Amino acid sequence: MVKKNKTDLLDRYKGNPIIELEDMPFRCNTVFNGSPVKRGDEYLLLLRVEGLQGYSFFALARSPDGFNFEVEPEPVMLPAKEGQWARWESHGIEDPRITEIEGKYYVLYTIVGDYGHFIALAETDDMREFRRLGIISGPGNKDGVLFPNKINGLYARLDRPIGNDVGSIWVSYSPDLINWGLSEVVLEPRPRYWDSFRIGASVPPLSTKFGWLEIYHGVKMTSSGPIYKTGAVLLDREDPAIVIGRSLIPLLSPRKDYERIGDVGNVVFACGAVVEENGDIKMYYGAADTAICVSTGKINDILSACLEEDK
Ligand code: BMA
Repeated sequence: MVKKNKTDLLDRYKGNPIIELEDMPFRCNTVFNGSPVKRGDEYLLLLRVEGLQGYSFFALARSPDGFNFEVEPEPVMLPAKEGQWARWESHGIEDPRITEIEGKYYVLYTIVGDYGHFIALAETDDMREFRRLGIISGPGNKDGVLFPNKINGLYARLDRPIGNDVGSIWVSYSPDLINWGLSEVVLEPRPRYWDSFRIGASVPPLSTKFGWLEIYHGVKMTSSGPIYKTGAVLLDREDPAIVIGRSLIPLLSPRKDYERIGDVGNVVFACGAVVEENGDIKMYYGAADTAICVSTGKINDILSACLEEDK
């Protein structure tokens, strides 16, 4: 029997996972939560790798088509061992998210160190050499994504400070990418829904004709632990604290064995997407914190899901 399950809005690539442990050219524990850029005809994917010793760092994979990737033989960014960054990164660097602004690649990533989680910023021209620019959040903040354009003359980002034990998505602004403020709540967990426990930005905001499309992750807590799903929200172009519409249903939920079983089961967790000229999207995601997968869909279908009314 041909099985046709259109439960999820995005379609899984048949060759998933696209990068798993067996594809890694060096010894490591897991590879997940990759962030893509398309440069000319080439797709580059910055990967989060967890080493066997237990902390994370970044490696690079390349592909001619966005599906078949080759991982470079050496990691491209390791936690600093000495100097001013060392104590902040001693437990690893995690979840890179790349945004191109005026021809430069900026990476927001989570640093984990003596004082917990913070968001850090680095820039790179080639995804091989990274210049650390600063720690740009207070403690207990992660899931930082930069907007690709300034908004009202300021750089803008979404992030996820943990306040009062609740994880919501906030927006902040900066004149120089280093000093941030004017922070406001954008989106909170939604009681009763699949994103009732905690939410955070996932994909750097995508510019669409209706406003900013943010693909985020939402967590529901269950008696056997959290379930991480992916959803979407449409934000006002001039004031992203204004929500135009939020998808009632997830774009993707953990269903396949490779999403259900791994170091952290029941997780689909995106850190980036490529939008092609024809409006097709390739969303890259970590599956069960153990492998990298890709799913595809149409931007217009995601926008429709954001604008659908609750009946
Ligand atoms: C989040 C982040 C992700 C991870 C996810 C599921 O809080 O730490 O890196 O993929 O949890 O474990």
